[in-house]
Amino acid sequence: MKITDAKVFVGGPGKNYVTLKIMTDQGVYGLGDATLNNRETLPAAYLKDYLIPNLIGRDPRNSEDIWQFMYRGAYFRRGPIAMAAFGAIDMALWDIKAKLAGMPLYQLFGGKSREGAMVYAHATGANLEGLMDSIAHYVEAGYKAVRVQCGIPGMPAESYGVASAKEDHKHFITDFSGIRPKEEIWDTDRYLNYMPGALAEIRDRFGSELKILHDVHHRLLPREAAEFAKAVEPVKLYWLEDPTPADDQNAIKLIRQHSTVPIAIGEVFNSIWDCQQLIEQELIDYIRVAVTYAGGITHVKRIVDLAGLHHVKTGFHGAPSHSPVSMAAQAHLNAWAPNFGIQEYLVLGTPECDALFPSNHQMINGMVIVSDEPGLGVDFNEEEAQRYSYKPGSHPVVRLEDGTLWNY
Ligand code: GCO
Ligand code: MG
Repeated sequence: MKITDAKVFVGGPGKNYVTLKIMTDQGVYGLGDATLNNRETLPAAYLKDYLIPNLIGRDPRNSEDIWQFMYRGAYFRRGPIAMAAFGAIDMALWDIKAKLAGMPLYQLFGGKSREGAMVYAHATGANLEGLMDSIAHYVEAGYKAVRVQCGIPGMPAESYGVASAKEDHKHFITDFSGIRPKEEIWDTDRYLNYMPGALAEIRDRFGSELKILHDVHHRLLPREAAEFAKAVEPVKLYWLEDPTPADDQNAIKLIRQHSTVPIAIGEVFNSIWDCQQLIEQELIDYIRVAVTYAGGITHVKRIVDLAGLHHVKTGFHGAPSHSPVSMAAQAHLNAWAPNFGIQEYLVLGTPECDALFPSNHQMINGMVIVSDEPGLGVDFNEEEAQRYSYKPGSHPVVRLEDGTLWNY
């Protein structure tokens, strides 16, 4: 069996999904997602200029050998652009393998460990009252877990995770007016003074059952993060995400020494080597990698197994930039993983998105019910794809009030 061709499409409804389709001489094809938010053309170029020409003629069933060929063959290791490109190929090869087996992908990992996988949504408000409405919206829709972010009094309205319009339950960070980022202002003192009380009010309002998550988005220094984690302990968060930038992994020890709040890190990691210290030293409770920029199913499955040895559960990244293809790959891992925790879930769910990626996965009462179709259980409509093309966009950048550049 041989790979005969592969194509890359960049675009989508309000997004720049990077979708890979690998064709074979037996008519079976596989799909992958290489979307790297706001840098989408780069993994697309890696795929087109180097990887695809090297795939033609290879046996698609040898996904491990192809992964090793891409990773070791690159010489320069790791990095989100390369790992996103490898990840898309790897997903597509697993899709082909499962279609050949006539089985849903999770069967090739060891079958289902659960009937549904719990997800969390993003609740957001310009202020705490707006956030309360947004949480109520998701609770009514059946979600058991909600990530909560709101505007901080005294800080400009435009801020990470904060919707400006009421009823705007979907807040997306990409600004499609061009590649020059907007600038936002961050004030750590205001955040530290306000957020613990706001989280406590949310717990009071919604009771003990709701799983409440909060994302600090890498903005605190280690000592500040330890203070914050200690202050929010009575709220019993499901997790506190990215309290500090995890480049310095020793920093997490300080938080651990001061608080038992569960910590989730890893959405910007792209290899098992980035996760190793945090997992082996048991400094985190949830690992947030994604099959897209962490090298696909082959590599993420290794991370999941390492995590399982150290009581670390999964909480895969599922920001709106992930296409239904990678979310499907994660749905299969979530159905299988013995150490599954939760899945971030923000698939657009619009008629346009469903027309581009017809799928059999379902979301019922805050749980993803994985598809039983052979393969990933998601398709790609190439005719629909002709309606879309790449749109330049950007993430904001953040500065402190005095102009110092900070972590977005
Ligand atoms: C999350 C993330 C995202 C990132 C985004 C960057 O927890 O979902 O923090 O919102 O900001 O994926 O492209
Ligand atoms: Mg995050």
